[in-house]
Amino acid sequence: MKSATLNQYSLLILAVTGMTRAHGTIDIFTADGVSYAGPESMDVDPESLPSDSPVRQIYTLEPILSTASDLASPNMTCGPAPASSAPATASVTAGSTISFHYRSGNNGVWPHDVGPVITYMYRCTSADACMPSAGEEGWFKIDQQGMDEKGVWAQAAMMRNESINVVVPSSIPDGDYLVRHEVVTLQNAVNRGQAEFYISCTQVRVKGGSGSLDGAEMVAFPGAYAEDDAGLFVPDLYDHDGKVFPYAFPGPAVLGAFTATPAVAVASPSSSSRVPSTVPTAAAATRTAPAPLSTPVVASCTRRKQSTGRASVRQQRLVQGRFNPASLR
Ligand SMILES: *[C@@H]1O[C@H](CO)[C@@H](O)[C@H](O)[C@H]1NC(C)=O
Ligand SMILES: *[C@@H]1O[C@H](CO)[C@@H](O)[C@H](O)[C@H]1NC(C)=O
Ligand SMILES: [Cu+2]
Repeated sequence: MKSATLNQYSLLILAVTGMTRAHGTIDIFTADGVSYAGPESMDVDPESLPSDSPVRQIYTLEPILSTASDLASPNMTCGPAPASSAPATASVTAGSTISFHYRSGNNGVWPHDVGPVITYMYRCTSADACMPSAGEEGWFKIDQQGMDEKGVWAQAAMMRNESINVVVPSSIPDGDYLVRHEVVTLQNAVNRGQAEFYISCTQVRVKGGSGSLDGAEMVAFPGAYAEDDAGLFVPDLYDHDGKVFPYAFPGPAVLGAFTATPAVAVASPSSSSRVPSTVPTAAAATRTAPAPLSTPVVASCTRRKQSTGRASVRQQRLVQGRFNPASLR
């Protein structure tokens, strides 16, 4: 894996990454006062593996789409071709706040400001040996952040370089979990199959919890979402003049939603049989604001050309044959 061979592959990776760098992934995960660096994705830097990171490396920054086939892919579990384990497991006190900070692939700020941010957990025997199988209904939702009362999406805060803060329920039992953080960008979701998912899993060990998961609405990834979910196919997305509108989050209800922090209740606009979701105000969750932004980097990275897309898939297969994320550990 050294010298000439590595260089060839590095060049190939560089060629592939040109178009992916405008997306992004977690660069800082914070829990119990400790900040952990997240790994770069394999296609940005396969060598970047912080030894103390609880965040599992994903293969590419390219989004998973809300097409029927992508939604059925195992990539929906923990992101695109993720590593099967991370080097560390973060300690988290139940009831405390964890936070997720994102960067783009070129070390700029998160480039999208339309869409919700959703967090799930999955209980494991051992977080670093845990990979839920497709179809296994063990994921429960702990948080969803949509629009604030002005119609500003949670992702707008990410684009202001702020972190997304999530309270870990105090009602869950102690033990190991995966935290599945999911950023859903909707800028193209007026078209069916064009919502974009940025997903990754972080290993945590919860202490100080009380209670049980009885009564939690458990779902499977892949499996929980469908192409026509009202929160993923939103034909009227741009018909609201930038004002707040009833948005139906995809997936199940939030664990303990009825005792959670104040939320703006809205009716689901869809005919879906799902329980109508509530829209927690983005402001309800306190956000930590790192350094203010001088010039926001607003990269458009939404429209993928078919031709380059196909070429890159071929190249990625090649690269992946060489650097299989799972075999790195
Ligand atoms: C999962 O993601 C990887 C990396 O982007 C991709 O090569 C693979 O085709 C995806 N799998 C499916 C079933 O879509
Ligand atoms: C965004 O926040 C990160 C983490 O605090 C910081 O390292 C980076 O310099 C910030 N970027 C900008 C453009 O402010
Ligand atoms: Cu993007």
